[in-house]
Amino acid sequence: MLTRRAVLQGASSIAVARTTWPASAASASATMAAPSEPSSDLLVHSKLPLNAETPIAKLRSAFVTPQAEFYIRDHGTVPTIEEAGYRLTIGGKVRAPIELSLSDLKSRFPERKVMAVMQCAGNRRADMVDVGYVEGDLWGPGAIGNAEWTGVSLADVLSAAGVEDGSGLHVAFSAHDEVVMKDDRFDYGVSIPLEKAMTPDVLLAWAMNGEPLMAEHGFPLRVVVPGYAGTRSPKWLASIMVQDEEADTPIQRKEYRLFPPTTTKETADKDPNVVINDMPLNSAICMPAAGATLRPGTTTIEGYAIGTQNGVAKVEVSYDGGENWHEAAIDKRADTQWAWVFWSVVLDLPAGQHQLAVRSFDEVGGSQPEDIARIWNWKGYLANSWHRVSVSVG
Ligand SMILES: Nc1nc2c(c(=O)[nH]1)N[C@H]1C(S)=C(S)[C@@H](COP(=O)(O)O)O[C@H]1N2
Ligand SMILES: [Mo]
Repeated sequence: MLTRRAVLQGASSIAVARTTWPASAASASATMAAPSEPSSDLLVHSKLPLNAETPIAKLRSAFVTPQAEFYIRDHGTVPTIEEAGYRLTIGGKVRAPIELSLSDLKSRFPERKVMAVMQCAGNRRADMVDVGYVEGDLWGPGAIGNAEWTGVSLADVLSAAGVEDGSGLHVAFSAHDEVVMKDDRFDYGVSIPLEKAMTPDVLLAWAMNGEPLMAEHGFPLRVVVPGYAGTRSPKWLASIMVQDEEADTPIQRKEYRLFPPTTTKETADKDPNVVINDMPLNSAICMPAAGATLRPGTTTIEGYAIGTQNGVAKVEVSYDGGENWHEAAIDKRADTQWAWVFWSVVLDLPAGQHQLAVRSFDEVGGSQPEDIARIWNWKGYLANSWHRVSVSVG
């Protein structure tokens, strides 16, 4: 049986048995590609809410991640929504509030397809436990996927509603799932700056890789905000409000905020923090797996890298913990900076223990931090230091 250790990519932890999917789900997906069921290969961190990541070897096997293999991050239960009765409302600081069915959306606005990564702000959080306690599920590098999203530009819909110009405004999204946190119950809700919302690649999407969204990924309609943390892309979208302030929900105001390394759970209520929107430059080794024993000779090391608006210019791999670096080949990239790149390098590894590491560079010379301790934060967000994997050869 797979253990959580497999997910943790070498982070020190006790091996805990993986929770398996119910037998029905497992057998239904055994034949593959039934888009209505998540794959039984997903590594489940929690069943309710459902949090499950893609095994990284699998992640690296398809440039466009199949929907059934795509990681799932929920905060409550998955709502069941009938497409026929579905209505989206748009209001707040707009001249003409509107209500739209799914067929209104499809017929009144031009369709747009965007390839983009969806990535949880907690992707690679497990690497941070080596520095200190972090709150939340210990995601390995599989809380990410790359998909081709189909929908309409949010900007077109906001324009049709007569959005008022104004910098400093926010676009708040409310969703149909209820989140239960301690004694609090509330609808999932977040917001993004209006400036970002008016960029054409921000979508209201009904399809992923040409298939209708699965229930788990937001059927019938979700937001896709390329480049931003996954939390800003609500699934099961209910309403959109243009307003002066960020969304007034705990998800927006308390979660997904970046604290300095000096903040602890006890001081978090009064410490300064910033909202997490843009995701940083990052990369991960998908193969070989942490702890693998390899035969002497040449080994192919491969993985993904994801850039900011400054792209991914170069990826380097080390097998001596970061002393010497070897440039990797970019095997595949898309014509958009929102998608990831796939890289690989063939190295001749001598017998012994080695620490593999990867780092990427963007087009303006930016790179990833070397040391995870420098970026550690108690919520375990934005873990983008060099990804390190120990292997032995011989
Ligand atoms: N309504 C709703 N939208 C949501 C969430 C949620 O719990 N409820 N989780 C968010 C988070 S934190 C992430 S990382 C992405 C994950 O999307 P996926 O499950 O389709 O991969 O959805 C986001 N949208
Ligand atoms: Mo997330």
